[in-house]
Amino acid sequence: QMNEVEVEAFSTPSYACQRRTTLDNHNAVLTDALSLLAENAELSDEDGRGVAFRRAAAVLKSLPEPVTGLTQLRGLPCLGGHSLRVIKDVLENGASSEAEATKQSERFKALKVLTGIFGVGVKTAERWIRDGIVGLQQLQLSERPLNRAQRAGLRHYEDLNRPVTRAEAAAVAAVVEEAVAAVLPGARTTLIGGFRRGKLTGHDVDFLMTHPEEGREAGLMPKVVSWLDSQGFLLYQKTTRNSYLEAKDGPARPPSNMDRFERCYSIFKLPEEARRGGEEARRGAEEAEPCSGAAAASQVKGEGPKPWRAVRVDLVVSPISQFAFALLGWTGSKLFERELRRWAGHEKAMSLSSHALYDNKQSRYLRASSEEEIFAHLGLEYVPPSERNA
Ligand code: DGT
Ligand code: MG
Repeated sequence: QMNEVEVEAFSTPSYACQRRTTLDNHNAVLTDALSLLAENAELSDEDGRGVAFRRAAAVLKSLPEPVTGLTQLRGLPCLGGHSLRVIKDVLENGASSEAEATKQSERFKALKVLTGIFGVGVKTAERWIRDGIVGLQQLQLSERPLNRAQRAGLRHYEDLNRPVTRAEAAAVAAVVEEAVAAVLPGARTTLIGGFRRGKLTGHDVDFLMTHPEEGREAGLMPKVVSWLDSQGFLLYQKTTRNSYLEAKDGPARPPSNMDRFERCYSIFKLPEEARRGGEEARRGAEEAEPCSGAAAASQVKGEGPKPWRAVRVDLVVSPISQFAFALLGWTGSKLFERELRRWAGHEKAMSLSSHALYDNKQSRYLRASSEEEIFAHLGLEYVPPSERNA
């Protein structure tokens, strides 16, 4: 058949960290369906299926053109039977019946609403659903005991479920930089997470702080937090030691300076003036952004627009010796990070974490002071943040 000869099959390496994935997704309809099914699997305690759908979506995100026929996908990695059925359905019918049915299902809708509350995980949401609580009003009426995080999450539900813009991220950055400069001159603040990858919006704003002299970063987090609090910028904060995945990852965790590596989950109260400031700061380099519907959305009982919005902000402190690992580990995307660790373990017999890289064959840690060096240790071509959007 002529068509099959003309349309060339795509090809791509199998680990997302071997690929360049920009935000320019030519297969959004397909990847939206697969991502929704991934999310549903994750909300149903089926992480294995979730990862399979995420990997399939990531392969399609990296393709240079829209997929028009299944034959083009022959030989592509990470496309299992289930993902291929979803893709076939979308190509033939314009939508995935499974994704559509999931979207409409009462269970999925309830899990989305409840886990959309900051501080509420899948386990808690499931318990509530079993007791017949499927929405915010029911939750409030039920008088369930909520912890401090959940109470803050419920109070600021609307703001926290409205995407954070780049202008707002810039405004938060200005505040965090002022705090850091006030409490530890010489310390550095770096924007990480999705905004570092060039995303236009995010669910939160993530920052990494360090000091060029090893050890000087000790005690930085509590000082920054109390400065922010004293200036009225914090609606909620909880500071913890970082323990994400490290336990599972084996030895990629130098115990000596672990106690200096801290994380703060917070909710910022971002004043309207600061948000405008952030917009002006960005306008120097960029086109003006369309006005957000924020003012209209935040009417408080006839009192007019609320002069601030709540924004989720994550702060991380790393000693300079671990900075490159922390930077790489916190820039994301989540799938890109997962794939980096899988590559390190399966292909290189190394353990990678956001603290260190351990070579199991040489039984030693490999030092790095830049992300480029870590990619080189891993035998990977360097992928800049804007191309880690797997
Ligand atoms: P979003 O949803 O727009 O905020 O998108 P991201 O990519 O900023 O996602 P986010 O904020 O959940 O996390 C930022 C990156 O940091 C993510 O890609 C993976 C990483 N990450 C998230 N949580 C942890 C953690 O607890 N420990 C470590 N080491 N990394 C984390
Ligand atoms: Mg983020």
